[in-house]
Amino acid sequence: MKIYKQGATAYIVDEGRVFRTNSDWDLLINRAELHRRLREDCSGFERVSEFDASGPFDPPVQHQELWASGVTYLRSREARVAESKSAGGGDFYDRVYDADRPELFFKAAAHRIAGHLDTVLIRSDSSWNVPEPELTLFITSAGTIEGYTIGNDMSSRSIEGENPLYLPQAKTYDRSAALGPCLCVPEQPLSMGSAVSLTILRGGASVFEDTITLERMKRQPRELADWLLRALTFPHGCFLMTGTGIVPPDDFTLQVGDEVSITIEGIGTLVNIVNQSRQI
Ligand code: DO4
Ligand code: MG
Repeated sequence: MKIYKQGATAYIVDEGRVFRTNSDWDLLINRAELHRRLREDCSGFERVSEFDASGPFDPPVQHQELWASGVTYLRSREARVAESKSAGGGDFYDRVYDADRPELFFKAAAHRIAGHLDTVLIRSDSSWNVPEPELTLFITSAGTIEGYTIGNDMSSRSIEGENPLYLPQAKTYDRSAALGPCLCVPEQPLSMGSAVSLTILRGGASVFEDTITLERMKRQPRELADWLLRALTFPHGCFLMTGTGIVPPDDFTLQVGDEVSITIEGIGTLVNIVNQSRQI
């Protein structure tokens, strides 16, 4: 089952049937046993025959915070150790990969998140920028993982590499995150065999592509959610990015006009166009 958000309207696609509702988004999604509850709700929602699943769509967020996990794949550890070596930060990334406690950080409030076919930004004071394709969990206020979406954790590697203490500036700025195209609410948890793919097009031609499966993640979704919930409550639930397993080579940086596509098997494809934040 997939829920697509367009303004105040939610479209629920369930086994080829499409339902429409203007229910409050927070109340609609923040429920344990969400798949079963939505199925029940659909009998009272309006059934529609026309629905354009190509979008654009809003991010599947209203009052939820977006958090992120870091260094959960070997590839992310390697890339970070290399980029921060001269700043003396390499050791931190090695340690957090092996530690019990994961790296978790606040990524974005709802108004900073782009949706499907929306613009994401690179900072005008950053010289080295990459997208990070990440499975993103939807966790209810009761702590249950009820859904998944695709996340793009846009990152400045030049700012993070200069000093690990600059992480919040490298990671959090306007439109530094995208989520979508939908909230996927499966009956069973998403298979860790699912593939995550990233393609970057420039002038219509591919300049980077790679694929990895979720089972290469060092941590389990439940483990990351449990650490996040240790000392935080989320009245409307929250979203949690689970880290990237794909990092383009060091000579790659995003350019204005690039099209970033992230596909996760079972969820869909999130597409965003890159622009630059205003000059300071
Ligand atoms: O440690 C910095 C951030 C790591 C990250 O965003 C990731 O591994 O995906
Ligand atoms: Mg990331």
